[in-house]
Amino acid sequence: MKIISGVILTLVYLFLLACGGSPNENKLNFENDMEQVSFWNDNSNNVQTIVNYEDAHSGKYVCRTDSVYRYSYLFKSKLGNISDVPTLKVTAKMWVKVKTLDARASLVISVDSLGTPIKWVENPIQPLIVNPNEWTEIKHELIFEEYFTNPEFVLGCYLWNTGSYEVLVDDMSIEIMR
Ligand SMILES: [Ca+2]
Repeated sequence: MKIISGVILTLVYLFLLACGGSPNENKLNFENDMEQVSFWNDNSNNVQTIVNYEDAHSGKYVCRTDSVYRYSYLFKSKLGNISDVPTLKVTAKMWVKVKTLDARASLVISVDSLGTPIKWVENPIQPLIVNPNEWTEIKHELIFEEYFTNPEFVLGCYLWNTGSYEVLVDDMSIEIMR
């Protein structure tokens, strides 16, 4: 009987997989390893921040921010273009590397309406970096309240360099729970 139950459970699981009914169906993932962005955004002002770097966290390319180019490559989209289902939570992750502990930057998640912030949260990288010249993962999340789930509102995620020193960024990912 146990064997039959096991076989049935396996068949149900395989059926669910075939239907795409995995437990993660309410989760969307957007990733950027900085390897191919220049092919996608030739006209972006941010293309010049994508640089070839020998010790990249992935591949050969990273995004370089400093006191001139303060913003990393950014994720930006109207909420309505991401999904018809209201967003519940956004989790942003990225790997950063600095040459000095005096570097200052924040991982930012924002929700804007016509360019004006409705909600804005940041996680400063400085307390998290133990060793300069090593890659450190930075995370932050934003729980969505009902008043900023308007499909016309724009979700943004990026690194904001607030200091005078170089901060490298690689392997950004945005996870959206619906
Ligand atoms: Ca990379």
